[in-house]
Amino acid sequence: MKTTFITGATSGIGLACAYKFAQAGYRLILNGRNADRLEQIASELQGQGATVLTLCFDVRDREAAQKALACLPADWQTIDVLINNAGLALGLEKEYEGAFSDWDAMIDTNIKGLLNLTRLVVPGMVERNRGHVINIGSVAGDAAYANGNVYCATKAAVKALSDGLRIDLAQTAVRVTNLKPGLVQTNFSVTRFHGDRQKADNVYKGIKPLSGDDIADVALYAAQAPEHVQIAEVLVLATHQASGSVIFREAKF
Ligand code: NDP
Ligand code: 8X3
Repeated sequence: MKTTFITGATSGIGLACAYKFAQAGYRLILNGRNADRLEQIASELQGQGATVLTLCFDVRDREAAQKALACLPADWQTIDVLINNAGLALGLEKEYEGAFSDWDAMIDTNIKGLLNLTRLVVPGMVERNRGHVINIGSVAGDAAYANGNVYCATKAAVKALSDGLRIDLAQTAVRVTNLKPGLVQTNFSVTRFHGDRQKADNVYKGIKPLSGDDIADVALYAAQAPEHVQIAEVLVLATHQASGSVIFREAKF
């Protein structure tokens, strides 16, 4: 049975990936920061027949990540798929007006957190000459949009790190996918607007956004592609979104 490690599995895309991969017969290592929520999700999945192990730590905390992975039982050490999903946007402000603390949290989570897990998990994949890293990038990494500055930069970094890793692994059978969603209705915008639900809802007004499930379907497709097929990069947009800044909001569905 193959094992998938998902960071940020307590909400949105990560949570949807947990259900999709479990339904497809993978066993799961689920990471998150909220221990109660993690346990609740694990027990729901176990109730549906899934095999689940939880690892509660903040991906920014390198030492905690190291410890958690080192403590994995021997029969859980073989990770087949790593989904580097944990991430966030904080604020939507001009670059010369943004909050330093928001910038630090985004850079530390979206870039350094992703690197932490990559550094800890990929050596085992190289040793086994088998594995798959799926990084959750974003349309925001393709081009900056108004007030997106630092968040867009972190997702541009995810693209560079995915491309770099793919080059460094080209001599192995380990695959790397940069999965870049557009608007997905999750807790993402609530977090971005520091809990302001009305502002968050406005992001999806007049358009049918993607769901976490839509993105999980693509992640699973990439993971299940034949071994010689590497889905290197995928941009997934809602039908009425054309780019990070072109969104038609009088959608017919
Ligand atoms: P959610 O806010 O619904 O989920 C984010 C998840 O990441 C939560 O489980 C959150 O846990 C976790 N997380 C955040 N910071 C950390 C951390 N330091 N350590 C461990 N876990 C953490 O948003 P999405 O599902 O939408 O976001 C998932 C990924 O998808 C992100 O990388 C995001 O940038 C990306 N993305 C999202 C898009 C969208 O429109 N929604 C579009 C493109 C990309 P907690 O509850 O503890 O914060
Ligand atoms: C999340 C999608 O367009 O809000 O990465 O940046 S967007």
